[in-house]
Amino acid sequence: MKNQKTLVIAAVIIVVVIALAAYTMLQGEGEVRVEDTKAIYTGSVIGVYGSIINGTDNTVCIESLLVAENVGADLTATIHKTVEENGVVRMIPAGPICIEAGETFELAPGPGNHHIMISGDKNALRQVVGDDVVELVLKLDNGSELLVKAIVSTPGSGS
Ligand SMILES: [Cu+2]
Repeated sequence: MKNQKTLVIAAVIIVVVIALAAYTMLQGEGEVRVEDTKAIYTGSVIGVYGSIINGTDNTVCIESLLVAENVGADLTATIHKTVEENGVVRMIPAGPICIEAGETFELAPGPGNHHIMISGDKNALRQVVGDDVVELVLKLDNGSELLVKAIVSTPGSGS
């Protein structure tokens, strides 16, 4: 019995040491993170904004975007650019977004800026809005995945 207990303790120590080593290695390499996120529900789509910070030593590109929540229907997340032509503001599909080492890419409203737009089934969108938080997974070309959370507000609702 005593031997078994010793084995269990040894196994736990090994797991902790490996986890710490992996954590330290990941920290040392730097990472891509997203800060100051916000999402705005217009009634038909959700726009997602924030700062994507590339803390790694390499250029990273966003390969694909997924809505991480299970809302029973497919929602599409795409990168848009807001442009103004002859006084008319509209959005065009853009991307992929690539960010150089150490640089920050701003997702912001207004002409000249990019944002992430979530569209699709209206009921599924309403479900996301009802949760107050939208969750996205950004797949990067360095093989890592980034979970992005943004609190959803609805203009005119006072929230
Ligand atoms: Cu858009």
